[in-house]
Amino acid sequence: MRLDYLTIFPDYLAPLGLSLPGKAVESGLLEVHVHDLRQWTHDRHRTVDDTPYGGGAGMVMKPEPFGEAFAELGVGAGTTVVFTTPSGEPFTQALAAELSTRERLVFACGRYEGIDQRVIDHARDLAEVREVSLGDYVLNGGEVAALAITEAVVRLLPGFMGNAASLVEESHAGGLLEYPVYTKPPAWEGREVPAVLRSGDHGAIAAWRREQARRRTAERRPDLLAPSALEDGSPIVPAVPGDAPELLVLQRACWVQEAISNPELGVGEIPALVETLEEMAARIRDPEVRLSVVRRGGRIVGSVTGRLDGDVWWISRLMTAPDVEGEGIGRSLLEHVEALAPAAAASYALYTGAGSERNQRFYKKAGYRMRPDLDGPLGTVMLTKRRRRAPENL
Ligand code: JD8
Repeated sequence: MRLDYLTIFPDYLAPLGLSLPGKAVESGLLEVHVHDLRQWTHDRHRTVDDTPYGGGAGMVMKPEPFGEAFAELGVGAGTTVVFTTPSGEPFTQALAAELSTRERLVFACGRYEGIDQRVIDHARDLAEVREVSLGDYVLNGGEVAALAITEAVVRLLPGFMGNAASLVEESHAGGLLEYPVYTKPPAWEGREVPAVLRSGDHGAIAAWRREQARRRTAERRPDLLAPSALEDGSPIVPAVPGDAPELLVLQRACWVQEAISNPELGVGEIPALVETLEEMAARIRDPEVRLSVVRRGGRIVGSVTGRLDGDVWWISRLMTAPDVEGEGIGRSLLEHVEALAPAAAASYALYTGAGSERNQRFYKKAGYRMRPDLDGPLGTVMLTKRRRRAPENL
């Protein structure tokens, strides 16, 4: 694999010469070239940035140096240009695995307020382009992300990791977090290494590790356990504020049936029918709320919301587009949101229209029981379900 880096801070990428990539270069598996973007400037000040059209703070990186760099480096078919940017697709182990299959990666590392958009559009005409974000936090430039992506990709190159087996076992590879690890001494600071690990019983050790990984994932990353797709592979993903308009339209369409099934309720008495766009967007942005959507054929066909209150995981706004009902989307979304419940949740609760018999049958089929002893909002009935816990000890 060949790796090229375009940056105005080439020294920032010096770590590429160390550890992983360093060894890969020595073994001929990898070719690494770091380029100072200023070599493709032609003015006395070697200018790479200018003021933003439309005004605003900061500076924007000029397109010409990138254009000349792409031309000189022969960016074209067979190359993947990676722009590291906070507005990119999230970097994941799956994306690392995908990028590790490429022959050549060219990292375009931005600074200032970012790179002129025409550079990305131009690169798309030349080669495959991936805009990738390292995570939902703001860095000052793209170099750190390029380094992290490089490490995650290079270590997946065939023949690189001495012990390929460990690649299979590790975090995120199997969708679970790591199990706890221990080494000598058997006792330290009054703490013992778990006896099962010193038992020599490999079956019991494997089972203990699986359970530890599952428990740790449930506690720290329940989202990794949640079914993340419909049976047809349509991804179930967290909603983003930009989804609010389309989601509001879907919600209003879905709750028309609720109004029909509950004629005693006026439209104004059905919260889902009077929620405003701003209120919807606020719910999507609310860190306490887990609002997921599922897309099929480029449109949102379903959604569900979960929120913790004490030890109750409140499930609400479960919806499936009227034209795709009966295909199991609702069941998949319910399983998804249940799995998103944090460890503190001991039970699930929800309410639906008192006249919504079909919904009530659906929830009862999913293990919920009617709770006439609990009062819900006007014109609704409450249903709850205790949360099944995996056995504590094996
Ligand atoms: C590239 C310029 C700084 C970003 C104004 C601060 C990735 N996960 C990530 N967080 N931040 C970046 C990143 C930040 C960058 C550049 C990547 C180029 N900046 C800008 C926009 C707001 N400044 C990143 N990958």
